[in-house]
Amino acid sequence: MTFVEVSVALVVAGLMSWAAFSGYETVSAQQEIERGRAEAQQLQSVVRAFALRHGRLPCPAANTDGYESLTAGVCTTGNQVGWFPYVSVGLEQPTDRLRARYSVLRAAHATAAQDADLAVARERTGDAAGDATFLDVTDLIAALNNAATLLFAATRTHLTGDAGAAGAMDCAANPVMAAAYWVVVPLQDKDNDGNRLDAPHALTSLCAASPSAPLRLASDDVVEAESPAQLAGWLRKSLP
Ligand SMILES: [Ca+2]
Ligand SMILES: [Ca+2]
Ligand SMILES: [Ca+2]
Repeated sequence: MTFVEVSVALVVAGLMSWAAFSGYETVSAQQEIERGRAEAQQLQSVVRAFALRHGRLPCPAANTDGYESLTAGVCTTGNQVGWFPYVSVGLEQPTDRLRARYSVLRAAHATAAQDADLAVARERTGDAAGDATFLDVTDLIAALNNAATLLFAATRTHLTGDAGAAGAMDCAANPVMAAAYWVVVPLQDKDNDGNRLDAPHALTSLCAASPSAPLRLASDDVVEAESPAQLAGWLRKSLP
């Protein structure tokens, strides 16, 4: 072969291996996001089952130990966001890339019938100890109904837009709606800020992107969330 022929052959071989490599990258990134989605959906199922059984939502874990952050057995006042409490809900701790951030809406009220602290089991429907519906899921549904009627406040668990119908994906400029809870599975650090969470997500933020947000280059975070009304509806349908 002449020099030119060898050069062309080398260039073609290089292009082919580049194409194969970038194709592989795309497939594995897609698999990673599917894995993140499956994880987030599992956490949603676990939160719902926990709610039915305990009449409250799980309390966030302050540390990566997987335990709810409690004070005297009750979710610590002001603890609205942390890690998902895997151990407390009976799950195994996942690897770092699947370890979810978790936030729960807490709006305590001195009057039980108006209380909307979703992380605390409280008798809100006036039952006495021994009654069938004393401190059960119907008291959580009451709290969710209260939460649904609250004025929106960005100081509680909430979602921003989806860069589409729900408006800009910007936690500071466009906080959109309250969430009863959200989970964010971080996967990889796609925006290269040294943290697996990617914008608009931040470690101590009460804000998550809308679950309907499209895939984007600088984020692979996967979100699951439910509004108070959505979760109340699901719980009512699931009552025996
Ligand atoms: Ca009750
Ligand atoms: Ca990420
Ligand atoms: Ca990041």
